[in-house]
Amino acid sequence: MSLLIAVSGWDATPWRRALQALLPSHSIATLNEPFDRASVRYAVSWRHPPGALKALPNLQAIFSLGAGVDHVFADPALPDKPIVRIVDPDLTERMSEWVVMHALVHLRQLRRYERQQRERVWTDDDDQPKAGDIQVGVLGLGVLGQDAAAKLKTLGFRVAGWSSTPKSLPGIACFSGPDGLKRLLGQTDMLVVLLPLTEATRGIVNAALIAQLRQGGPLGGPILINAGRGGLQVEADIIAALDSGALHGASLDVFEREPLPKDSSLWARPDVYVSPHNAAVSSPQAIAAFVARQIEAHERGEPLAHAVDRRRGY
Ligand code: NDP
Ligand code: OXD
Repeated sequence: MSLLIAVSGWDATPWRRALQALLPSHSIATLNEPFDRASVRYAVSWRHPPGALKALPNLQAIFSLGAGVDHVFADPALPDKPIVRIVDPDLTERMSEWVVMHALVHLRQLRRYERQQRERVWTDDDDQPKAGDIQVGVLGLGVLGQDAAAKLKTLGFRVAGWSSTPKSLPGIACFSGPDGLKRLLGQTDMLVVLLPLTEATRGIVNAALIAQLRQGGPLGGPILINAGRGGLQVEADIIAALDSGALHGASLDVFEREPLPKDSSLWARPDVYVSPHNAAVSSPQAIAAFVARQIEAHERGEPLAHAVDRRRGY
C-alpha cells in the first residue's frame, strides 16, 4: 500500500520524511522516481502536474496540502475520487496572525512611522483612529474567515462578514448573497478576502467591487487585504484604484501570476504590502499529522473529514 507525493514547486523531502515517520507501514513515492501505480492508495497534492494522478487504479483519496483546492481542480484529467482539504489549527492560526498583523499595520500606519524613523522625524499625532473606529468586512466566513473575524473582533474592530450561505456568528454581522455583499461593502473600511477561487469568485475583487467600498473613513479610504487567491483579484483594477484614491492601501499575499513578476508595479508601491503567498504556510509536521490521521481513519472504514464538494469547487 503506498502514498504518492505529487507536488510541483515544493521540495517533497520534508513531506516524505514527515509522512513516513507517521505512516511507517506505507511505502511513499514521489513523482520523479519509479513506482508501482497499482499500489497507490492515497495521493497528496500541491499543484500536481496535470495528468499525474490518472491511471492509479486503486486510488482512494486525494489530499490537498493546502486549504485551497483550486490547484487540484486545475487538472483536467483529475480522477473522480474524494478530495480532502486541510482544516487544521496550525494553518488557521498562521492565517489569522497574518490578517491581524496587516489590519494593525494599516490601522497604525506602520509604513509612515518606519519612514519617519528613517528620516528622524518626530510628529505630534493626536488623531490616530482606534480599532473600534474601523469597520472590517471579511469576504469568506469559512474556517479561516471565521477565525480571523473573531480575532479582529477581540482587538476591538467592528467586524462583518459575507458567505455563500447565511450564518449567525457571535458579535459578527453576517451577510450572504449579492444584496448582502452590496450592504457589507457600503460600510467597509477594511476588506479582508478569504474566499476560495471558484468559477463564482474569479475576478470578484475588481473595479466594480472596489467602487462600492466606503470612501473616506477614518483611514482616509478603504484598505484591501487579500490572502485568498490571486485569481480573485484584478490587479490592473487594484492599481488604478490605488492611483485614483478609490483604495487607500493594500496588503496582498496572492497574485494573478505567482511568483509576482519582477516588473509588477505592486512591488514598489509605498501603499502596498506584498508577501510571497506565505500568509499561512503548510507546515509538513502539522499537515502530515492531519493527513496521517485521515488515512488511518479511512483504513479503519471511517469517513474522510473535510472532503470538498466538487460541484461548488471548494
Ligand atoms: P472554507 O471553504 O472553509 O471557506 C470558504 C468561505 O467562502 C465560506 O464561508 C464560503 O461560504 C465562502 N464562499 C465560497 N464561495 C462563495 C461565493 N461565491 N460567495 C460568497 N461566499 C463564498 O475555506 P477556508 O476558510 O479554509 O480557506 C479559504 C481560502 O483561503 C482557501 O480556499 C485558499 O484559497 C485560501 N488560503 C490561502 C492561504 C495563503 O497562504 N495565502 C493559506 C490557506 C488558504 P459558505 O460558508 O456559505 O460555504
Ligand atoms: C493553501 C495555501 O491553500 O497555502 O493552504 O495557499
